Amino acid sequence: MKLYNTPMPAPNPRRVRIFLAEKGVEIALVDVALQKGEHKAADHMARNSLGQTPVLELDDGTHLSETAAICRYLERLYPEPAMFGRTALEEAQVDMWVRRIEFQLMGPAGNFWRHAHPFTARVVVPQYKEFGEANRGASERALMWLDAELAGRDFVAGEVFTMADICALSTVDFAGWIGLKVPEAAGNLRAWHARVSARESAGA
Ligand SMILES: N[C@@H](CCC(=O)N[C@@H](CS)C(=O)NCC(=O)O)C(=O)O
Repeated sequence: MKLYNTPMPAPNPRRVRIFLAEKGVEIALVDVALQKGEHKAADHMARNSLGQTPVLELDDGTHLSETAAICRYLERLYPEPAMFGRTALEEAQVDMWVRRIEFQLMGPAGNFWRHAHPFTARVVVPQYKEFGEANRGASERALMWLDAELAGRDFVAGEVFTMADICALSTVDFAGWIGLKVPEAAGNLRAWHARVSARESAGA
């Protein structure tokens, strides 16, 4: 098995790396350089027709894309420690939070990145700057919403660290890197961020 990966600050491959680090599993990483356009080259497009990373390649040559799906697959291979919950309710709660993080947090960050950030101006043509900038407010509202949700619990989906925290950590870090910082007033979110960033896996 190998993972077609892109290093920091790319948020999606980092999720798989953190996930593997939490499991204590090492797999071969093959870097795909987005800034060189390697993700849109024919060999990578054959692995993922959307030309994105991460992609997990199985030993029989099967390719899996979509971070949540890759991690679901890895969870079945390496069940401990559980990252997607243990009971039916916990599993549903983790799925609920993964989707909420992807849509509510990653949505505005992705729109801002594609339409307002100078790094993507060369590849996103045309950029709708006004629309992109409008996502600053949406991002801040989403971060404050998550802050309120985190009052009274240590982790995004409950009392244990899960895939939902991995998604939220990579998203909050990526958003900060592109200029969408966690508001000063978001005390619960800041405390959660310090808590999850202190885990060894956060460096993956
Ligand atoms: N929904 C996909 C998103 C993957 C994605 O957007 N990956 C980024 C790197 S973090 C990428 O390849 N971007 C280049 C592109 O979309 O063309 C997932 O969950 O894996």
